[in-house]
Amino acid sequence: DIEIPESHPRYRSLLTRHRIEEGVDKGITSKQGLIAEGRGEAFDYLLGERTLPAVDEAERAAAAHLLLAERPVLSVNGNVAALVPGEMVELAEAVGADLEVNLFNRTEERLEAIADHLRDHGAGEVKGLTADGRIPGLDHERAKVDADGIGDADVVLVPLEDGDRAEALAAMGKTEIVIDLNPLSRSAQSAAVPIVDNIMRAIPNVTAHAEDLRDAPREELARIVAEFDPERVLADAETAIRSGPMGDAEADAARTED
Ligand code: PTJ
Repeated sequence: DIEIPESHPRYRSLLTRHRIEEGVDKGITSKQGLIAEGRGEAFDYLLGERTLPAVDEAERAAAAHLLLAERPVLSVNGNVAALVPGEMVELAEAVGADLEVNLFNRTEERLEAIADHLRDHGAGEVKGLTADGRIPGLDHERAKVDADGIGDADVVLVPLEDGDRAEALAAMGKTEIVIDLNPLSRSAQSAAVPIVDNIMRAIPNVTAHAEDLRDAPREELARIVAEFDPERVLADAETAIRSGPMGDAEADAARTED
């Protein structure tokens, strides 16, 4: 195990890399997961490794959707399992959702390893191993889901999902909450709630909002959902990325000082 001093300026990013590496060593994360992490890090660097105000609103809207849902499901892949296993279990408990392992590069070994890993972090039942349901419009392996899990869900949280599957799930009429640091990805663009944030920050914040909204009347949850604007999240994230890691205010100040 490695020790990263918390004072290191890139502490969080190094911790994230370390978790992904460990995920690969444990047979949880795919090698492609390493590449996906690198891509995500580049976007996170440009965003200033922070949760934008519009994204915080998306995280609150996600919590409201999950609390209103009849059959919410949280999808878990190899990167999610390596980075936030305990946090996914806590969110599932906070909103009464099922956890389902759902892989892009599906192997029985990795499905089992991820389900075990989630149970080690306190999960009860983990779905995804029955695979008796299909998402229409996708090839056989990519289409597999549990009929009583994602197959039957009304609201699904799909972190780091590939574009084809995100679009196919949306086409099934499901309310889709996507977590993806790339605001230009098809996943983010097809989501009812695009969360352009690092999953390490996003999941605990959705849980905090869910806890805050736990006793809110359904009308208030419905109002949060109705007032939420996905286009604004995507636009704000793209603007922030274009202005670079210092953020708008700091970037403006730096330019003035030149
Ligand atoms: O475990 P599997 O087989 O299901 O595979 C999972 C990966 C992630 C490898 C697979 O779904 C894949 O290849 O995904 P992509 O197409 O690389 O897309 C991943 C997206 O997630 C990219 O847009 C990244 O920017 C983004 N991303 C990567 N790391 C993070 C992230 N978004 C939020 N938080 C991160 N830590």
